[in-house]
Amino acid sequence: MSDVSFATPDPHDFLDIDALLSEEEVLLRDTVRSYVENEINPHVGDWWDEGTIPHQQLARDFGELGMLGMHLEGYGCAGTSATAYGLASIELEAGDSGIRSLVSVQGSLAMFPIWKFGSEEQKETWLPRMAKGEVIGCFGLTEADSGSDPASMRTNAKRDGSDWILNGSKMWITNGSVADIAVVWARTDEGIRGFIVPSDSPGFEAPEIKKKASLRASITSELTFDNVRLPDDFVLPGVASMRGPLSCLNEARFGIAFGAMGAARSCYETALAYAKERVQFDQPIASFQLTQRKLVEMMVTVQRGTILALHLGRMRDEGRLTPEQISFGKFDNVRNALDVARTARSVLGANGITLEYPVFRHMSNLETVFTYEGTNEIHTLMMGQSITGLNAFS
Ligand code: TGC
Ligand code: FAD
Repeated sequence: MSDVSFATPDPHDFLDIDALLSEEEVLLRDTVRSYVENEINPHVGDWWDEGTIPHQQLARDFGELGMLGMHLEGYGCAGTSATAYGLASIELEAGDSGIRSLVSVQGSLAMFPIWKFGSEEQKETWLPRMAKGEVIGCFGLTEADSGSDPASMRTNAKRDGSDWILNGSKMWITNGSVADIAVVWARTDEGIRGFIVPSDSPGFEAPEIKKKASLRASITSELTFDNVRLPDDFVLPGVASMRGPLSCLNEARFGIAFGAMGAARSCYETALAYAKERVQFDQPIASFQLTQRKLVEMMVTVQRGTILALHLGRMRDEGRLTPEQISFGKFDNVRNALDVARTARSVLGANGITLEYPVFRHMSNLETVFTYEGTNEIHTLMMGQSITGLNAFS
């Protein structure tokens, strides 16, 4: 057995997790990190304050960086590993959860269903332009009365000759008002089916939901469908059950298991730097035992959650990751990221409540991340079912 090393661990990578990444993964991670540091971080506090983002510019930039649908093969997509997608999600969410949302909704929720369940013609028509960020997509599953239980949806489509007529509404849809197409899940006589709805379809509206106190650097909308007529080649032919939308959620939840640790890392690093600078009682507050405890708890949580995410990524790339294991990552990393953000907020004192620092913004965003893509309770029950064999939902 070798002796222990006496090298000082890096406070930003205490367990040397970087050593677990390939050169290619480090390069991709650093590229995204530098984009976020230069193009997102200087502005995102203002975007959040104003409740907007330059979605078109960002989508084009992310397209150029090869990040839209990056883990999908073909049709102009980068075809990276799942782990690489996860590492990119960490960096994006270190900027803001809303920025990660823009990318994950586009790739995992709008492009993925077309890639997985679409016809060859649908894939050729939409995916290359979506990968470039020329076409923005959104994902309509949730309704005002069907959140955790999307199978109770009322939005429906009926055949009319060779067309479909879509009626109903969706709620809380990321990118809804700025999307060029919406992938909408609706009840039909044949089961739950996915429709590609172009935003200029007569009868389709997407009003923005205002006055949000969380995820403000992200557009959230209602979608309404009043007798929207769609030709048959706008329905995804490959699925007619809840397996369609739930498969998409696997993709996005996987990215969130990583991404949440980006937000947490940003909070920890902000608190560490602040505590070393801020002097009270003639000493930096980082010298106080209670503050050191907070910093260490945050550091340990971020490292542990990052290793968990990486483990899930490796399992995914080996083709053996299950939805319940994705629930483990989403459940544990998001709740812990929220704890880190709250702790960091306390280290910053009054400054912690301003938008001059990213901490409160992350903390507030993480309340949404805790709820969307399956609430903490839903993931608890999915894992509960897995370990007991008993279904708590019905
Ligand atoms: P259940 O009756 O168990 O199954 C129905 C069909 O689906 C299949 N299935 C899955 N397929 C793929 N992946 C999974 N994880 C799957 N889970 C189930 C199943 O095999 C069956 O297939 P088939 O072909 O035999 O019909 O499903 P259920 O309706 O009882 O589901 C229960 C539950 C709780 C798991 C589900 O309702 C659920 O996940 N609820 C949470 C809803 C949710 O997460 N919504 C997220 C909306 S999107 C969003 O929040 C985007 S945020 C965007 C951003 O990042 O900005
Ligand atoms: P509800 O389902 O009403 O849940 C309320 C509470 O009850 C929660 O605590 C929940 O855990 C609990 N609960 C529910 N059922 C059970 C149970 N069986 N046992 C124990 N507790 C239970 N959806 C999309 O389709 N596309 C999007 O792009 C999208 N983007 C979003 C963006 C934002 C900013 C937000 C806030 C939401 C977004 N959503 C989107 C919706 C999101 O997925 C839902 O909010 C989420 O699934 C929860 O549904 P709900 O809000 O209706 O809560």
